[in-house]
Amino acid sequence: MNAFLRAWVTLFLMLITLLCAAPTRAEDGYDLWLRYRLLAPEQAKLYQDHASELIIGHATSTQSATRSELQRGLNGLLGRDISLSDTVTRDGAIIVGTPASSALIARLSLNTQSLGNESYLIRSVVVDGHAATVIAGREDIGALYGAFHFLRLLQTGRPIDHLDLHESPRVKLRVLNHWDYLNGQVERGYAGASIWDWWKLPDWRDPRYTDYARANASIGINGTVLDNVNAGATILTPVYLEKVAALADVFRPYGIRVYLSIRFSAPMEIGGLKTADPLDPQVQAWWRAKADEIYKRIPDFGGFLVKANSEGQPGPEDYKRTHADGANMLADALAPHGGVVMWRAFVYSQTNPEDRAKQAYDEFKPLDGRFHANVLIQVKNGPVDFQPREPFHPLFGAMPKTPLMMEFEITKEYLGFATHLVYLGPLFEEVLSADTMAHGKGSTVAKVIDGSLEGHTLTGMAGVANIGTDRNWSGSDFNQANWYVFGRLAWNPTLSSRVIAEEWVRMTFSNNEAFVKPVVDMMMGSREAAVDYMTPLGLLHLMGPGHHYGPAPWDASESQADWRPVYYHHADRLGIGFDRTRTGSDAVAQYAPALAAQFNDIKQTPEQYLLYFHHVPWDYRMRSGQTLWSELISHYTQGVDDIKQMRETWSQLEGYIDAERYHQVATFLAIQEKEAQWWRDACVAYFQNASGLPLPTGYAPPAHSLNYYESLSFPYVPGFSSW
Ligand code: BDP
Repeated sequence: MNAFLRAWVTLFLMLITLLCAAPTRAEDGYDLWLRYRLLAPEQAKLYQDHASELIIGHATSTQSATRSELQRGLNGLLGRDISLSDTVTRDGAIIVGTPASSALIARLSLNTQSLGNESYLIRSVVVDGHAATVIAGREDIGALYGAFHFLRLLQTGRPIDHLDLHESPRVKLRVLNHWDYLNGQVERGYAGASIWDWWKLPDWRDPRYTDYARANASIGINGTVLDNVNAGATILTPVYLEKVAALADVFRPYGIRVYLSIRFSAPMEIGGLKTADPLDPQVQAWWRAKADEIYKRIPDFGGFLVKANSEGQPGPEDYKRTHADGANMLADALAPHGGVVMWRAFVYSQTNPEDRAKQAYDEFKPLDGRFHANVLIQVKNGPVDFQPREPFHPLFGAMPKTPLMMEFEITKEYLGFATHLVYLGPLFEEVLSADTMAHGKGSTVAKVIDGSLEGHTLTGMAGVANIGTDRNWSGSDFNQANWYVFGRLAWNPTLSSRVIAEEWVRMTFSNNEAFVKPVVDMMMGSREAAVDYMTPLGLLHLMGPGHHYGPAPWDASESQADWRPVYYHHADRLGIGFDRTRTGSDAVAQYAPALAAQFNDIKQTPEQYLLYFHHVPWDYRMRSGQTLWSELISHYTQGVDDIKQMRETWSQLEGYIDAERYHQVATFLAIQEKEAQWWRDACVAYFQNASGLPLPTGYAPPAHSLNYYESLSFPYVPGFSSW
């Protein structure tokens, strides 16, 4: 071989190596699950007779967005340029649109009239003798959702030869709640600062806003509340409304409406009024005028989210009015424009000595039927507060005349912040599939939320966002899965969290089965592992005061009793747990009679909720035959072992994905193991001190003394320090 030829061969080999290495080239997580990287050859083969040409309009901004997403997706996945066409000229065409936007679709008479606004169908058809795939909606947004679904099929390696899909969202309002302050901080945010660059808005529309909208639309999210529920009044001033309008413009093509958290006392703070009493005509007029002003700028504005009379926020009770008075007053201002009020049920008071878990129900249940038609009550999944595990909120099923929205926390305030790998799908699914028994067996929370149980058409699900300026958006690659699963379950609350995890893994990392299976298994077990090393057997609220980082079961420093861990576990020499039975706080009575009886009886209570409902002696015999004390220690230890196992699993997967993401996950898992051990050891040390019992044989003692764990302090914890 002469030198010239050798050089060419070397160059060729280098090129091949580079090409082969392409799937694992550096990635920073920015693309989320919309990576559209070249499919492996065996997958691409599935689609060789497809995607020959794309027939799609671009008359509206949503159509343009759909078109560019499909081009970007198909070109990336298949590695070829898909040509645009007006007619079907060969097999494999993709036809996208609505009967109004596409003469071809109108001609196919697909019965799109029976579809809802956001619904779509994807069907394999024959047009003018050619095999084609049609993605059709009644409205543009349906076609966009359909396009994302179609891309997902390719991204996850599914066959597309004989498609006949029909999808409609089961929930109407699928909304992210950003707990973002106007100064850029994010309350309980672990992914950097707020992505809203308020200072540069409205002029500078960061391209990131468009990517945010794409990501949300890809999973069907159709609303976003831009500011924190602990709201200031400034967001309602003209300067800020102009900024809000700019964001609304960016999101509109993607079917996303903006909403605002409002401060109930805004008429006083920025309106110069002496009161914010919802029954005061001047206050009512102020809100009406404010709503008119907002809709002038943002004709499709979604409405208001309100946290009132809770944790120091102002509200109607300041004027001896009810939550219904407050919500209805705002609802009336929004109603002429089609807006809604999402009024939070997360209400408990500093002065009420009642069990905190009971207070929201006590407050809201009597108001059922008193809210105007455009009010939804937004209820956290559990009665206390987004803990690693709680039973479902007893309000679900208890207010049949009122639309109840679900509120999940996607950001992992209580589940290890950014670094712990905790997939929240199983948590969400556990709550949604819980049977409230409110209207007989099968009255699941999902059916309350989607309106089917009690006949509501106004329905909603909210998720407290985990999004920030971090390059990977969510603070870690695996946290992206929690954003993803929220959207998918908001679209259809009966989907399986495992199926969703698998979709996500395939799109985010790899379709290689040797990777997918162990990673999905790891994700599915991760929430239970966290429950075990943090709050097993129905314990909750054991985290550090204020910042909520790390274990502090001993803590009694908070000003308010029900902010203190000791309030929740009641551990002493005799036993542990919160007695919510009939002879205790009687929180059980807030559930449907059959469930109340079950939770009231220690023998029938599922052990995962044992210490939530019962105060139990340490020597109580668990179903396993072990004492409660031994079982508690075994759960704590199991949690740590599970994380060790997750690390082991991950260590086998190097090389399947790019080195950057691989190494960050590996390092975060190491942090998680360290912190799981810390949680376990600190809790074991504390509960051992409380019980006075020796550790069961075979279990390692905590690495340090209880004093040591109690002495730790954590300045500058993210998501908390400076408000
Ligand atoms: C708690 C959070 C706090 C929120 C509150 C809420 O610690 O930061 O303001 O929920 O949901 O869990 O209003």
